[in-house]
Amino acid sequence: MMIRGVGRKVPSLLRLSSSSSYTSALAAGRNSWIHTPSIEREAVDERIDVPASLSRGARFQGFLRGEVPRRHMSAVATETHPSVSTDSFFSHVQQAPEDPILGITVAYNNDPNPAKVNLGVGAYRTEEGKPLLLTVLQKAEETLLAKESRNKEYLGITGIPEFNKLSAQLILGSDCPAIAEKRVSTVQCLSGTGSLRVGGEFLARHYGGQKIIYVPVPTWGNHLKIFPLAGLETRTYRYYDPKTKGLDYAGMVEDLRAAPSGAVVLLHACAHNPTGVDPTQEQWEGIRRVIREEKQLLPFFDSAYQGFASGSLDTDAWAVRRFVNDGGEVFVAQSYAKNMGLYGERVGALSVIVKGADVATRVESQLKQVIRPMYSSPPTHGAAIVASILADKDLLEEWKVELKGMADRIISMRHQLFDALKERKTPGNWDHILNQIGMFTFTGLNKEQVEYMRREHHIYMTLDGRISMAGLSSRTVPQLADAIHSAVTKFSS
Ligand code: KET
Repeated sequence: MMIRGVGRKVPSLLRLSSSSSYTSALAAGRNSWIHTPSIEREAVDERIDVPASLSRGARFQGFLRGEVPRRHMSAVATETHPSVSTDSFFSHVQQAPEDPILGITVAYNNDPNPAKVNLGVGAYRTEEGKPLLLTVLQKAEETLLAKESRNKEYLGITGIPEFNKLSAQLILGSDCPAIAEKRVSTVQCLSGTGSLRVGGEFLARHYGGQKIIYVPVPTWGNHLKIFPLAGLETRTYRYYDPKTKGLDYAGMVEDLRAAPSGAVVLLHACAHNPTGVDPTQEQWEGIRRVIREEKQLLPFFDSAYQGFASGSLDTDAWAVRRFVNDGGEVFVAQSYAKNMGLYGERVGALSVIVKGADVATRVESQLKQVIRPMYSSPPTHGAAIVASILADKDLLEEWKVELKGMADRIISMRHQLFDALKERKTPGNWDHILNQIGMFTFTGLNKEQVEYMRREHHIYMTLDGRISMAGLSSRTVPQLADAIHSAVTKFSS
């Protein structure tokens, strides 16, 4: 019988994963709901998708015995194959909710109204509302395509060596002492998300400190999924103060001081998502002192917007470089999705900066152990484009100009939206539209207002009130201002 077949398979799978010493080591630092065998973990991770009437243990034991709740069995039409079982192994699977960010695009695409505006996902659009293919990218791509030596061989596990070297230089600075001292190992990963995940899994296996990562409140929603699934207990620190619409510096520092020594701290390198609120250089210095001097914490930077905050690649890497240049250990996840417009090519890098060249070599060998069973090796095309731009002085300069152009257009959108709300005498203080930086404005609009704007004005944004300024244009600013005006007039915050 089919179900008994599963019953035989599952325990052997469990024996494999739970008896190996590697998995026990992995599990040792995990919090309780992650420290479970792989099959059960999946059930727990998707807690809401499992029948609530059964306790977790009972559900799992029942599953191992091949018991599927009767009401979760669906009848599959079998008229043509009467000998095939009518039960699906998947009839208990419940519909998962859409992703809070990427699901906005799905809803937007389903809206037939021609006036719709997508301000959900952080993706750059031109004044015409179109995706932008950077000119420098097209040039680099044409040169690559014309190369006779071009092939589609596998890359090594860590990707294109030249790409890794240049990526480390881009974020750490070409004069970075840690690079000269060979204390950096950089591996090409699947964009920012993949870099975070590989870094998280490496920490879960090998970190000598506390396998706990602190993330800001609020943060990019995917952090809250990536790190627990990587095997790190995930906790939060205060970051944003809704009253001031600015940084809760005192709260942040207090929470970091209260963290156990050796914990990991996720920091947004620049252009904090979703708030657009970054620490000043002086505040960064205070944060660094707590992390390095008062506590032994490990900074893990997520750099998804280098160049987008200020228009300068160096300015936006200031905080990362400050931490690396004090000689301490740092993790950095880089993404080229936004700053090179390579969203779908999935190009990124993870750099691990440690205290000795010998440690760096061993770390890299273990990063390969994380990557190989996950996706074996990364894709070639996007990283080859990036490497050829970063390696060529002229292309690099051209990229910087185009990047500054994108950052400037976003800043101009901030001014236009601010002026439009002022013109309409929209109730409330909107200074934060000008003060926040990067791709997003954290408007302060509540869920009811956001839903109203979607329903009545066909404006799509995340439910937390975040708008992607990069999705706005001079044409759509008045529409957004009208919608905000109407929403705040109708529903108080
Ligand atoms: N970190 C942060 C802070 C971030 O905002 C994103 C993407 C990523 C990492 C990952 O990007 P990747 O495409 O894997 O390089 N944020 C936008 C898109 C998304 O949610 O996937 C967003 O917030 O809209």
